[in-house]
Amino acid sequence: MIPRRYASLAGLVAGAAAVSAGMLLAALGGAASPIDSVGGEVIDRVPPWLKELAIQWFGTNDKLALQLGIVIILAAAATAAGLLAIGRRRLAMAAFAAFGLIGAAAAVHRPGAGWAAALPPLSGAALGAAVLARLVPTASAGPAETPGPSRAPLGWDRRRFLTTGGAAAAGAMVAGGLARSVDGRRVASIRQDIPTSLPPVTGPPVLIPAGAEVNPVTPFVTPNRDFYRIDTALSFPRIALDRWQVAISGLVDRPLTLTYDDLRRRPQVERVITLACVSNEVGGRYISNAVFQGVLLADVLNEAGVQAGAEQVFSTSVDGWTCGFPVAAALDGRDAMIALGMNGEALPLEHGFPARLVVPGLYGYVSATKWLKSIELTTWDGATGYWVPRGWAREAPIKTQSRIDVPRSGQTVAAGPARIAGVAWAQRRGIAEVEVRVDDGPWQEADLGDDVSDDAWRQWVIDWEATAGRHTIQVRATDRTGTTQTADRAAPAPDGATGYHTIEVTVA
Ligand SMILES: Nc1nc2c(c(=O)[nH]1)N[C@H]1C(S)=C(S)[C@@H](COP(=O)(O)O)O[C@H]1N2
Ligand SMILES: [Mo]
Repeated sequence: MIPRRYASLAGLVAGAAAVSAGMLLAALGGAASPIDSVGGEVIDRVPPWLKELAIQWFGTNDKLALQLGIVIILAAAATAAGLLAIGRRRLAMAAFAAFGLIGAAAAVHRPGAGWAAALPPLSGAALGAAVLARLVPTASAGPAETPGPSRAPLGWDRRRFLTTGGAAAAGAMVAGGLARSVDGRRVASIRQDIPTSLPPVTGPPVLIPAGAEVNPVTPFVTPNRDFYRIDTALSFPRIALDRWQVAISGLVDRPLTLTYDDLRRRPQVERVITLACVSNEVGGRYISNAVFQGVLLADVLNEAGVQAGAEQVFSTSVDGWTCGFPVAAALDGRDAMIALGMNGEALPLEHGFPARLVVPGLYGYVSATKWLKSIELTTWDGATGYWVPRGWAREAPIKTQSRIDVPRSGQTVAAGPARIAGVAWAQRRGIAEVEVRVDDGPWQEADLGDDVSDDAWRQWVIDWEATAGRHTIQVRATDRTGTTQTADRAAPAPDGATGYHTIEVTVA
């Protein structure tokens, strides 16, 4: 009989063979890897509190944590199947079949996938089961009844196990590596289609005065590589630029489709817009500011002719993510756009190449569709955005907020003259005033950086004579409607966190 530790190793090797074969077949067929399909289904189904917890624990590494979690579960299950294979072989095979079916169901259910998507996980599972069957012989197999000269346990040949198992493990590694490189080449070829320049801007270019940046640690314009990234995509969507287009349909008089070239040929505007995630905690980093270039959404919608009954601009991404915002937000004169560029470059793949929506004043989850595929004019009852049934508000204008960047909470500051600095934002309304309070002192007005746009954040700074001891520092902003942000603490769900950003520092 095979020793238990070898049986569990056999399970692990068989599991690795199953997963890597599934990955390779999927990659060759241009489909998402089975792990990402299952991960995608998990993301779509986790209860909101668990998603919040994952973001709190892992931040923007939450996806890596999910992929690792799936691999750990699979490894544990495969090890258990290896042990089961000793006495309860059918059960072990059934375990492989079950995981194959889970993978197949997930793959078929992914947006845009067909029945063929079931093949890679099912074939992988079948291969894994076959490997396990070979590595763990049935109790009656082999010379079990005739004791031989070998010191190997009866019915089991250690040398044969090591050669077969080693070959299977090596095969799994090669297949896994190949799968990764095939998918890497897929992504590289999308990136190769990203143009190196943008069409010239038709209107006035954005000029950012040096005086906009008074915060020593936060650039006024966030470089693309530092721009926060939030999405549900475990791998980049399959963009084929030559076939890619945006369809504008629904309650319009003249439905349109626009190719990438069509969009680049239309009049281009450039605007500074601060994008914020509704999941941003008070004081959090899920907010960034960029110069976006693109086509005004209102121009496109007016060409299509929005009908009177339309209430919602509902958009869908290439990877099947959706969101919707009021028609008014596209047509009330704000600079909602189909963006093609960001900070002078074509949109990076991470931020939605070939095109995305950017709507000033609305949280990203209701407005900022990346990898845009279609825009449908509909009613509120006609369609529901991805996050709405998951406990987030249907409409979500960005709340007036402010953040302290210097000093950092918990930092030790030298006694004497110091500076406190940060950012404040109230997209669509603009920032009128920022005040800072140390301990129980009076609220003091901070100096504001130059005003660039109501739709962008504003930097602020204030001098502080730091005295020895521990201090609490708070900030609050007032927007141009005269409303001061509320002190009431609220969690991000359902429509954005509130409360004053409060930090503690030690002055020595
Ligand atoms: N296709 C797609 N677009 C998406 C999302 C997504 O999950 N998928 N997330 C939205 C959310 S919640 C936010 S906050 C913004 C973030 O945009 P960024 O990653 O470019 O900062 O994108 C929005 N657009
Ligand atoms: Mo978000």
